[in-house]
Amino acid sequence: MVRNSELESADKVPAQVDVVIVGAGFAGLYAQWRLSKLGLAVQGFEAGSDVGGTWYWNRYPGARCDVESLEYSYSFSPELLQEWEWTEKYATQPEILSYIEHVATRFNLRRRIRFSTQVSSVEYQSAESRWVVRTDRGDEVSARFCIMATGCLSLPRRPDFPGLDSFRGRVFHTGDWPHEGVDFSGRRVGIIGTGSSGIQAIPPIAEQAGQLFVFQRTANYSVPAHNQQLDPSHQRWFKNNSSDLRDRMRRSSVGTLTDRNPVSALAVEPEERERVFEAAWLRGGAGFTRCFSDLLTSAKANEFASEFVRNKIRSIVQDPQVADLLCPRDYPLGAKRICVDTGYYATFNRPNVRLVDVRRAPIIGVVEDGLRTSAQSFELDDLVFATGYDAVTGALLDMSIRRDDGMSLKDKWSTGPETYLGLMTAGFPNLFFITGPGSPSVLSNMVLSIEQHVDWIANCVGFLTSSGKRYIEATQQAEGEWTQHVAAVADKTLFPHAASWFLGANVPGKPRVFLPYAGGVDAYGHKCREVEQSGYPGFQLS
Ligand code: NA7
Repeated sequence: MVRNSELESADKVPAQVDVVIVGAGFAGLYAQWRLSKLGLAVQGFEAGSDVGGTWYWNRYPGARCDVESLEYSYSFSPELLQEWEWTEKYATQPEILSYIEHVATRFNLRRRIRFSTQVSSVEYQSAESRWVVRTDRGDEVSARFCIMATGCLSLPRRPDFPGLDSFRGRVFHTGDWPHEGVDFSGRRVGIIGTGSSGIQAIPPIAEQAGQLFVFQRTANYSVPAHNQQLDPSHQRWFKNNSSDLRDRMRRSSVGTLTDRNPVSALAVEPEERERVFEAAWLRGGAGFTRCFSDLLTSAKANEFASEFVRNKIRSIVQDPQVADLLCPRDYPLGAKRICVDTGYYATFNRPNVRLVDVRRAPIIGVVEDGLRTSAQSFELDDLVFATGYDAVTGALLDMSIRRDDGMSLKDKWSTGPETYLGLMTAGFPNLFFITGPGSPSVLSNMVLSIEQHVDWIANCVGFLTSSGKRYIEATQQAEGEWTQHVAAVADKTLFPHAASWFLGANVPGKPRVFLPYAGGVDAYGHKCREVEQSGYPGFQLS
């Protein structure tokens, strides 16, 4: 089959363009649309063979978004909104990918994207104030502006277990899943990792596999999705009122319609607290962390919510020892990203599923026919890594981004990323990050935050172009103050109390810095608008 990308994509890369956009997921595609509308020459690069980004790579069984479909979609085109029909409350990966493919086709966005092409270096030539972008296929293009739409969860991480190469079975990573799918029927499967990906993949794999071993190092809090077919009248209501609803989302804390209940969990009687938790559990979804105002700021309030979920786990899982092992205890609920599942805890009642505690007895290596912990050997046919990502900064630092005087982004961020508003970093003019570190990004509805960032960047580029300015660059002072503000806001929450990927704690040697901005989509959007409307204070324009 000839894919759309082969029919339409850019085969020849021009020597010079106005803008290079790296990535063709939600962010890269909207940036293509928005920047092209300004009449600028745009060139895109994408490592995958077609559009989709995260949703192109994450094809593991059970992969779904944990933000409701109607909210996790573009708002830039009223026609697109009206014509696309979501089928479920939480869309599956195939449905989200179809949506993104539809957007690419409908707005003819593939023609300026070179697919199956990895950007290897991005170098600033100070004399010309231009970026030279090089790829693994030998392309070289010079651009005035460079937009990094490289995603927050796009560089998969696989622990380097000794002996992995000797394993004779099949090895998979949830973040780089085979396009043709995987048949686990009757096989002995081991899955490492119980974050969102593991928790989504475990139930469907358990249904197929002969035997499934779940290697858990840290138990996670998970809330049921209660996924269902979308009621057509609800979808119609959303479409008819989308303008008001989008405004409400933009004025919320995380960019969704389920905003934070303003009432403290400590201000109500125990019965009322349980009633609210129960209602949030029955409603399902990540909004559970917002069912009281202070679940992510007060350890005491949080402990009530944590214990509520632990009690749910005990009520679902029949074997008390297994239930106990599945109960998270060493960090507050929501301090690692809360998971949203379909039948996760009940899966441990199946006779073919075994939970293995690799906190107590760690994995020490892989052998020809399986995996060894310090306590036992497990014979396996397949090994699935659901071990996460080098998040937020991983994909950016995986490329060589540098200036011609030798300064690299990697060196600059060696003790942690520094940005102004998560959009730009001092010393790297005309280089923009979409949902970069220091912006709400992974703490928010990504599609909404992506649109907000792309709009800001497009307005900025439009302003520079029309006012004859050559470049924009964050000042050291604004960047220093913003970086301190991002840390100070995080320190007022419980987020730093978990060794999470939000903090870079999952990657050995990565600086422990809280990566996203926890101040909320509303306050953040207000700040960005203010900067734009008052002539870009905190940025130097030349
Ligand atoms: P996560 O949330 O980073 O989860 C990774 C899991 O893998 C987590 O349970 C880790 O345990 C486990 N892990 C990682 N390395 C090891 C080793 N060496 N041994 C045992 N277990 C290990 O990644 P996901 O892909 O699930 O989710 C990422 C985001 O994607 C998610 O939050 C959504 O936003 C979508 P640990 O907790 O480190 O003890």
